[in-house]
Amino acid sequence: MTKTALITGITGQDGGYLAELLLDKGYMVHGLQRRVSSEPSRRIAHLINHPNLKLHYGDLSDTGSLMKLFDLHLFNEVYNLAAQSHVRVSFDMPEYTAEVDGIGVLKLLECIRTLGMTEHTRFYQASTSELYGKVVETPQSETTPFYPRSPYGVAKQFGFWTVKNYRESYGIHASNGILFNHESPWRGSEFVTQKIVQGVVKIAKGEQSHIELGNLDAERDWGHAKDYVEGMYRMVQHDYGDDYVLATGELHSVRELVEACFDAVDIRLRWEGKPGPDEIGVDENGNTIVKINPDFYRPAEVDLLLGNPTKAKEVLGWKPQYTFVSMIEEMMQFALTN
Ligand code: NAP
Ligand code: G4F
Repeated sequence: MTKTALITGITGQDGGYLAELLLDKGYMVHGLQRRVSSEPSRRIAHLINHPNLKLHYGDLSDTGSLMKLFDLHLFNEVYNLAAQSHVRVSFDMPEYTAEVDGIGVLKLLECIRTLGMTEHTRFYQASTSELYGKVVETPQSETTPFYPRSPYGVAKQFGFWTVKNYRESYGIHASNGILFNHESPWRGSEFVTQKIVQGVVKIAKGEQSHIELGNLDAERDWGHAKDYVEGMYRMVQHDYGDDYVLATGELHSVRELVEACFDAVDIRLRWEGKPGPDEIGVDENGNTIVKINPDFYRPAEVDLLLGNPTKAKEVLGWKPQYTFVSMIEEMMQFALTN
């Protein structure tokens, strides 16, 4: 029997990869998209005419549009990927972020519960390593206490506990994927990996003089989105709902990322000055190609995130295929040729 899935956030990075994965497996895929004035997202442009894909206008801040969707369709699986997903922006829009990233999760689970679908609809929530924030242990696993450091992290904490509460209260097959940073050629250009990749490529092509960044010494566990949507799918197929960390277990700094990208286009980068706002990166001709702009600092920073994915490996058989190096190579190659 054909399974039917709903993906909220289908126009985002993960939504695009997950839509591809589910369509390949023969699913009927419904996607929630916001009405925007520009063209629909490039990430699903190649899927728009697929006979098993149906897009619906809606918004996580609009309960009516969600209720209508659940009333009209029987979803076997719901993947809630929609969010205001930028940590820095959440400091500028804390209330909106709480509404969408926190209350939005509750709205979807209430649709499932009030329409009597608790035994028929499985639920995946896009939780995040930002929950660990100012980390209390390293590496972070499913048992590490949370300490969110941004309105985004706080809103996602509400979503995390709501999923757990609905699982325990109503027996819904609901899972939290506590996903560490994952990137790809489809990553939004305002996240640090893509910003660096695109900036370095423009510098190499002579189209831009330098890139401006914030905290170069933040460290992250960066994986590839394609691996992570496979993990989401496996959580939903498992016999029972649960919470899982998806991570690579490898740590790199923003500084290392900058160095790796310049290296890929044969530009020799040298750092000058003390780490902080006055530090610069220069090329072999003495041109400044990296500057620090304190506008990109956050009111409260998450210095280090490193995940322990042992549970996902043992229970779900999940293992990332990409490495940090192959992920960067793919992003650089894409930026150089597109
Ligand atoms: P993304 O590229 O920013 O995509 C976010 C998606 O949510 C987009 O489709 C966006 O629509 C949609 N959206 C935003 N606000 C909405 C609203 N009010 N109503 C309905 N849809 C809305 O994010 P991503 O990297 O794919 O991440 C997917 C999910 O995983 C997010 O929940 C994110 O917080 C979480 N997460 C991401 C990472 C990561 O490293 N990528 C790690 C952990 C967790 P538009 O296209 O119209 O903007
Ligand atoms: O790429 P980022 O903006 O990702 P961040 O804040 O870690 O959040 C991403 O990963 C989370 C999972 O841990 C997701 F939940 C979330 O939705 C999002 O996908 O920044 C990474 C690091 C930060 O420490 C930031 O301060 O890079 C540092 N950074 C330094 N300069 C910068 C910049 N970040 C951005 N976006 N832009 C800069 O110029």
